Amino acid sequence: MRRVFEDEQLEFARISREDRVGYQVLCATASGDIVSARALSAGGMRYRAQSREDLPAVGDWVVLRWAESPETPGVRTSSDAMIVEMIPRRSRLLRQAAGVRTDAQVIAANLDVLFVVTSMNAEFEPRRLERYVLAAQESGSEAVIILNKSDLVDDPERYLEQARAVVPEHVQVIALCSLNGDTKALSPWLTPGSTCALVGSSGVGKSTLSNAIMQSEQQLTKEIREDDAEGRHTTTARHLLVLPDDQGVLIDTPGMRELQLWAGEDSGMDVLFSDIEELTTRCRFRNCQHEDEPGCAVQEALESGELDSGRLYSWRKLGRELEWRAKRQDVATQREESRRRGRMIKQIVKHRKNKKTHY
Ligand SMILES: Nc1nc2c(ncn2[C@@H]2O[C@H](COP(=O)(O)OP(=O)(O)O)[C@@H](O)[C@H]2O)c(=O)[nH]1
Ligand SMILES: [Mg+2]
Ligand SMILES: [Zn+2]
Repeated sequence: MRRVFEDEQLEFARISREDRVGYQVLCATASGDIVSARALSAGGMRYRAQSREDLPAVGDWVVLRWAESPETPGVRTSSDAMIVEMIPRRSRLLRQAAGVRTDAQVIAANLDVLFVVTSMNAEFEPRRLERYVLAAQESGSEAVIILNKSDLVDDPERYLEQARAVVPEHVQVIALCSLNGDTKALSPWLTPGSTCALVGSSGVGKSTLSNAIMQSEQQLTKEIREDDAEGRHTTTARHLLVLPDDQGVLIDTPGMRELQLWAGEDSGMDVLFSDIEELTTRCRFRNCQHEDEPGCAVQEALESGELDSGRLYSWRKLGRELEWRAKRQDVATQREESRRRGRMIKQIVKHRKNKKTHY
């Protein structure tokens, strides 16, 4: 991170945490140290935002303006800095925000790698991985599947096989035990300048893994202090950690019960289900529903055992979910537009009325 602005009050920073009141940001001092500060988004930025997606989120690069003390111009005050600009994102992981409103929530911005963590115990459910692979594909980041708690099973290979069967071939699947701190398998992704994020259900070991990666004396004590403040082993908010030894940064997230997909332009279905999508091109009828039409290549593959029925079920279910979501998003966008138009018309009417009273 480097200061590139002539105006001393402006500075680049990266969002490391978001809370109800504002943001925690990281910025570089003149000597190259990374320091943490509080920041608020400027009113103008919030006004221009058409949805939550347009506001800064963890992982975003932003431009800060520091307040100056009136008595000593040129000296920063200790009060909050203002976020005046957001640098366009190179990628972002979205989900449908919790609650009834149709709104995208940015889980992580400027992401290179999405570590999808699951554990090798009774809760292991490979089909759950599919939605994360879709989300990663849509976000523009690389998905890596981590099967944690390998110490709990005798045959990790059996789990690896099951996971590999549901994800596309280019997606790597790794088994590890974060309790014993051996995270060497992740080093290909933890490279200088990289941004990785940990996602997955609560309790699979994401925070244990992030602590293991952070293992350096100085950082470890900091982590323990944070743990004490917030309760051990519970991640309450997404936060970005600067990794030691130039391994880039890591975003830890609280557990999600289920990832609610957001329908983006590139859904990722063609990548995750390339085999089925390829089969559909061979059906006799162009508008084949793949139910019981003659010459359906999908049904034939199912009968011959080439295609797994669970996989076909997932393809249908996720496809329908994305279609439904896209429709909801369209409706929400239209509503927002008509609301804006309504506000504009009201303003014009008010303006005209004012004029009448003046003349
Ligand atoms: N046996 C075993 N337990 C683990 C491992 N990794 C994490 N745990 C335990 O799983 C529980 C949940 O871990 P935590 O990191 O808080 O999960 P998170 O909710 O995904 O952040 C804790 O009790 C950890 O000690 C592992 O590799 N093996
Ligand atoms: Mg956690
Ligand atoms: Zn068909």
